[in-house]
Amino acid sequence: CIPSTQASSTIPTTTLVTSVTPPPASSASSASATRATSTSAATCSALLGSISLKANAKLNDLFTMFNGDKVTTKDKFACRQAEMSELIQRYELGTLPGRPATVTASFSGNTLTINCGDSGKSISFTVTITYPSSGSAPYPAIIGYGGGSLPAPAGVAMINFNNDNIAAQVNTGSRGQGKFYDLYGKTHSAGAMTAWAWGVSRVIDALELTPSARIDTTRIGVTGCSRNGKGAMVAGAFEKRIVLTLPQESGAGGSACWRISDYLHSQGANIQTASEIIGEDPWFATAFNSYVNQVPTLPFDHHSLAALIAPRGLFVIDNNIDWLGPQSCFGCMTAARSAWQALGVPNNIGYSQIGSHAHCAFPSNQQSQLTAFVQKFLLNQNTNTAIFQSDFTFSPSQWVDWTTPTLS
Ligand code: MCU
Repeated sequence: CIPSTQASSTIPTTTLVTSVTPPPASSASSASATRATSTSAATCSALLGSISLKANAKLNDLFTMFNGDKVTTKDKFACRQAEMSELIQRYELGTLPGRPATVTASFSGNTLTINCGDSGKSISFTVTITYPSSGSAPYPAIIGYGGGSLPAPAGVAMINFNNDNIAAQVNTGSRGQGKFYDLYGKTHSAGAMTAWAWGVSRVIDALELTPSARIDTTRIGVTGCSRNGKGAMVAGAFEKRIVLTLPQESGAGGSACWRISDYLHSQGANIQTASEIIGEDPWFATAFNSYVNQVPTLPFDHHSLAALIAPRGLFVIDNNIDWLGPQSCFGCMTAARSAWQALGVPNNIGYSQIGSHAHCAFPSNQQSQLTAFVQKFLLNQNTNTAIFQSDFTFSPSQWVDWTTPTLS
């Protein structure tokens, strides 16, 4: 359901998101030393106040703070991640609230009920859990927006998260609808993707509170396809308890970079851009509207969003449909990979772009790659995740004017 022309554009519906807790760089390092670099909690200087933006046609430097300070250590990179998260929330995705005053949960018949309360208001929502026929409890789990579009891996529980219930995504008129807004108010700045990420965090809170659900909360993944793939990437970026992020065919607003997509559009590609996407659904904050026609002034791009996930696991699953901007996605994730390289774990990010199949129909020739990531990050096995492939090329000299340090 991807439009073949820019004009019509409705694709089925689905959903996801985090929080700006200051930077314990990685909480994902629970399992084996091969999969995550542990970064001790860093003390960062105060977050940004009022700033002025200046245009930059290149992808923003992941290793220079907004004030010009160079990032040379893992601790400082954690501060840079916190800063990038703040910038992304401010100019694109809206503010992510933390844990509400009360979170309680109950579990019955494979349904987990999550109750949240704050400032005199309360909401309740449910997720359903499908347990694997192999493995042993407590199980690792993948939270799937709208159930996700990946085959359930052996030994892994699947958690069906109805993201649309948290924040609707029917059209731009859906803004402010959904449980998140019932709790925080219809005019809250969070776009739908931020609201979804908040919901994912509450699902994990609830699982932590509910041992009878038999889920190991140190081994949680997240996935979604298309619009829900965008959401899955945002959830992985914001929620550090997620150890494996699996965005599928996320395109614009997900694995694509706004700058590269605008360039390809200027070259005649039928590709979704920032200025087009805000007319579809309330996935972003309204603040983003002011920047979609001046993308170079954004102090980040989606390589920065992806870099919030480092050093945790990220496997980006893409197709080659023009509208999704496959060349932009490959270039953007290649630039993002610098974060994992700098942290000494280059294979904790994987990228696989394989086409010739329907949108969101996971092809069998990506299965072994997905399995390698699932086994490494959710089943604590030593697998080879050196996967980075596309039929497209990326020209670093066109997009990157910074170097990747080795962080100490
Ligand atoms: C790839 O995600 C979206 C895309 O951004 C939209 O332009 C289109 O309408 O729907 C896609 C989708 O969610 O497909 C299921």
